[in-house]
Parts: sequence; structure tokens; C-alpha cells
Amino acid sequence: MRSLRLLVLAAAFVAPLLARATDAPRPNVLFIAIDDLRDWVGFLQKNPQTRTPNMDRLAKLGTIFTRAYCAAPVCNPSRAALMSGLRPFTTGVYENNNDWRTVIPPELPLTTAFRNAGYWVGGSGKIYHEAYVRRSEWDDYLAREGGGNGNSQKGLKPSAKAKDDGVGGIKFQPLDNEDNALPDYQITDWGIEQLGKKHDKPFFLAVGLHKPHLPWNVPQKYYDLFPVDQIVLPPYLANDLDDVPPSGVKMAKPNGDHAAIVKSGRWKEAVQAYLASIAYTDMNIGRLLDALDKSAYRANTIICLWGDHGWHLGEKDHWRKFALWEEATRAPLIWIAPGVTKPGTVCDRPIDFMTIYPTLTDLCGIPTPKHVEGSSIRALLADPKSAWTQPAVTTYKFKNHAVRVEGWRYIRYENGDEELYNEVADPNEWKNLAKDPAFAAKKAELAKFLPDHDHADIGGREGAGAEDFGGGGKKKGKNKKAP
Ligand SMILES: [Ca+2]
Repeated sequence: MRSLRLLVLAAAFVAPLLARATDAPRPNVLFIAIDDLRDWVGFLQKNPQTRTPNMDRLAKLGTIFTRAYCAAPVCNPSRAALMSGLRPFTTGVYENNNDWRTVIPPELPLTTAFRNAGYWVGGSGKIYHEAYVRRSEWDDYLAREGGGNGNSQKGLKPSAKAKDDGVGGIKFQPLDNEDNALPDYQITDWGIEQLGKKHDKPFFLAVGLHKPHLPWNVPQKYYDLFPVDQIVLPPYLANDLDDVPPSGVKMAKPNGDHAAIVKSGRWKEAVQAYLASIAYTDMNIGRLLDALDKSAYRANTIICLWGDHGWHLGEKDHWRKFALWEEATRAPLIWIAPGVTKPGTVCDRPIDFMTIYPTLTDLCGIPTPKHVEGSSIRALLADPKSAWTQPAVTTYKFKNHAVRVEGWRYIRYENGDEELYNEVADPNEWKNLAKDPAFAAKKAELAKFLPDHDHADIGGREGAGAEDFGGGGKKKGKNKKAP
């Protein structure tokens, strides 16, 4: 009798506690995506010329990942994989002209997991590759003129110092415009507006910035931060491709952009233009962070900032993404998770962006859907030295993969061509060790991480690294009609 009474008493005590635990405000999420931002941010110390004071400020608040890699070195497949939790070799989404909506149903994406959990889910700018969006996954999304082309040049005019619009496909030009003439400014403003509102539900707010994607057309003042006579070119080895197998040389396309840039004598100008575009983006990030600081949500908002892949600026005679080396696959990643991350923390474990979906659901107490292929990095956020045994895997086109672990990068192409780099002795990946018998065991160890099944390219085999100017580039693939 007495024990029953005790139980009832205990229940009377515990019930409100439980209710309080359930009612505890769930964290909001500020999800910041940056297009084509390689590791040229101050906090990664890769290129000391870069100017990113606002991203550096954000980095100091939480954990940065020095070895974060994309699932695919191309906008559309990188974003589709990150948002769906499904790798390119699982879905067959490898290229910019592969319509992910035909193979990823609306029940699967990250946004849907948050909506199902009662979050308000809103976004602006480039979260998915803009040729293929499914706005029905969002409660609200900034609508923009012209079908959502954030790289629209409407209303932009070259500054008096502009020579022309760049070198071939590498488009750049300083502008005689104010900051707010570019779509990214309005995209950021929309995020700022949401942070200023009262929200009845926890929010998942996504802000996707287009710069530093080509064209590198930003106001002249950002070019002026980087005088061209002071530009230092990235590390470069003239005969770097000599030990790269034919499949790798084909990705580098040395006779394309790189030959044109060298011939033009404007390599430094191109580097200046990319740095200027990064500085422009950093300005918008700063405005967004200021708004969060002033908002009611600062203490209870998880921030995740990521770039969708890297970029070559002449390394290995290559430009753009579309390759499996460090430059094309590495991108910035910052996490701030109140109560989990500590300020100023650096994590050197190699991870890829498949970790983002399950980490966000984990941190927000949302069940991670079973289809999600990555793992939560909550343990690394709590302690950056925690054990981590999974490699970062990047896939470019059908059956070409890079496996990145601490100290090593192993690349295997569809035809069996291989590359192996010792990242400690050779961080520029200049010396391909794949043919050296001394490293056969290392290759075999890393090859175990390659997928055992590669889904066919849903667009057919003719994709050719089409650029992604928001409108989707060349639509050569045989995609099924989107739902
Ligand atoms: Ca080499």
C-alpha cells in the first residue's frame, strides 16, 4: 500500500518534469550554403591572401573541420546527396543535368524530416542546384524574378577598370554597382527578415549564397582589396600531370581553361577575382550573423555553414571543380551547436557532407530516417579528438571515387586507373604513389571503402561537366520528366 502511494507521489513529481523536458524549446537551425567556395577561408589557413573576417568570426564560436569533403565535386549531385542523405552512387545523380527529383521522393529530404518533426522550414537562394528545385518541400521560400537565377547579370555594369568579361569560360569583371545590386544581397536580406520575426515553431532556416560561383562579377571595391601585383598563385608543379593516369588527365582537361588562362597572361587576375567574390560573400555572411546576434534566437540556434565543393585555380593544370583531388573536393564546414560544441575548436578528422543530415537530426532530437547513409558527428562536435573510423568518399561521374582518410587520398577511376597520395609528406598531391609496389597494402586497405555497387547515371553517359549558371547548363542528359 505504502509503496503504491510512493509510486503515485513519485509520478506526481516526475510527470511535470517529463512534461518540461518534452516542452523544452528545441534548437533552431541556421543552415548556410555557399556555392563553389574552396578552402580559401581565413580559418583554414590555406591561402593567407583571402579575406573572410566574418566567416572567421563564426569559426571561432564553434568547431571547424579542416578536412571536410563533398560527396560529389559538382553542385547538383553534391547538394542532392547532402539534402537527401543518399550518395551519388546510390541514386545515380552524378551530374548537373541529372534531375534528382526523378529518383528522390519528397518524403526523404532533410527539410521533410524537420517539417515532420514540427519545424517551420524556410529558405532563400541556392540550396539545391537551381535547375531542379521542389519548393513544395518548404513552408516558405524567397521567390525571385527570372525563375530563380541567382547569377543573373541584370542591372549590373562593369566598372571603369574592367578590361572585358574574363578568359573564355572563366568569367570575371569588377562592377560599378553597390553591394545590394547582386541577388545574394536580397537572399541574405530574406534570412535576416526571418531572424527578426517571432516564430511559434522552431525553425530550420536555409540561406544559400551564389558567390563565389562564376561569374566573379562583384563590386570594384572587393577587387581593390587584392591588388593584382601582390597576388600569389597557388602551389603549382609544371609536370604535375606526368604521373597522373589518363582518366585523371581527362578530368584535368589541361588544354581547356588552363591553357587559355596561361595564354592570356591573366592567371593572377583570375585569382584576384575569385578572392574578391569570396570577400563579397563574406560581407553577406557578416550581415546574417549580425542579425542572428541581435535576434531572440542566438542562444538556441545551431549553425551549420558549408561549401558545396572545392575549386581548382590552375593546380594540376585544372580549373573549376569536376575532379577528385584535394582542391576540388575540400570545402569549408563550420558547426556551432549550443551545449555541444566549444568555441575555437578544430577537428582534423576527415569527414564528408553525408554527415550533415544525420548530425542535424541527432542534435535536434529528430529520428534520423533509415535511408540516410551518413553518420552523426555529434561525438566529434563534443570532442574533436573522438575516434572516427569512416573515410570521406567523393564520387565524380559513374564509378570514379576518391577515398580520403587521415594522411592519405586514394582515387580509383571507372577503368581501374589509380592515384595514391601521402597527404603528410605531399599535401599538394604532386607525387602519385599508386604504381609503387611498396604501397600495395595501403591501396588495398583504402580500396575496401569503395562502394560495392554503383548506380547507373540517371542522365545517361554523355554528361561532360556542364557548368551550373543556375539555369542548369547544357541539358544533355536523358532525364525523365520531374514529378
Ligand atoms: Ca603529379
